[in-house]
Amino acid sequence: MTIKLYDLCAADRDLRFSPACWRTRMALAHKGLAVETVPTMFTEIGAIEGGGQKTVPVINDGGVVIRDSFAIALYLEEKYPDMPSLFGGEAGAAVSRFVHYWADGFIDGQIARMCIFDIHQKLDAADQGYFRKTREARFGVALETAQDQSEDRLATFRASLSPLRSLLSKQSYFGGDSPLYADYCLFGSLQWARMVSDLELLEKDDPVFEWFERCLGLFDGLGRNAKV
Ligand SMILES: N[C@@H](CCC(=O)N[C@@H](CS)C(=O)NCC(=O)O)C(=O)O
Repeated sequence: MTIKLYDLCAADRDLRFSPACWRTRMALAHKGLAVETVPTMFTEIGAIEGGGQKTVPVINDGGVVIRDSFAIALYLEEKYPDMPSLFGGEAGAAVSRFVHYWADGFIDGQIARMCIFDIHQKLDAADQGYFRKTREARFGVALETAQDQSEDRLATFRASLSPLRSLLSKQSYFGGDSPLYADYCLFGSLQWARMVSDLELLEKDDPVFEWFERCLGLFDGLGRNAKV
């Protein structure tokens, strides 16, 4: 059965840029599950599946509705145990929760600071109004001022990935030789920036850049072939 994924979209409804939704897209592909994505603008999220949520991703799997990307990953792992594992066991799920929080909070926060106005520019008029109001309340300044793509900011971001660089000198992915959900957590963040901005977050000789390139190629290039 095809799983329905409510996926954040831009003014161009084929442009899907949400970091959290990308985590779920990759998780569904990892499990080899058929998916129908439903393009959903910010201002449409409240009406999904009868309401009750403020964020995407949301999935509907044969009538079972799950909200929140990490809850979705746990659900998929439990519901489809015979498909490739997202976590490599219970301890892997527990460690992945840390990577989820790190990507969702710390990494996404840094990327938002660098790309917030670029995101705005991709949205349709109704979403732009909503986005400007909510994000300017958060940053306390106009989006144009909040966005900081300075060399200093980029250098700070790149330096913050240093522990991952050390890890990638020993192995190809978070879990070893093959990708796991932890990889998709960070992948979603970097894919978000890639979808909305021309900013080069990573230098091409950075092992993290090489890891991201590997992730872009997974599942027949699901990430790389997405419309930008
Ligand atoms: N912890 C949630 C975060 C989801 C989230 O923040 N989604 C964003 C898009 S990436 C959203 O729907 N935002 C709606 C809004 O800001 O109104 C998850 O992992 O699913």
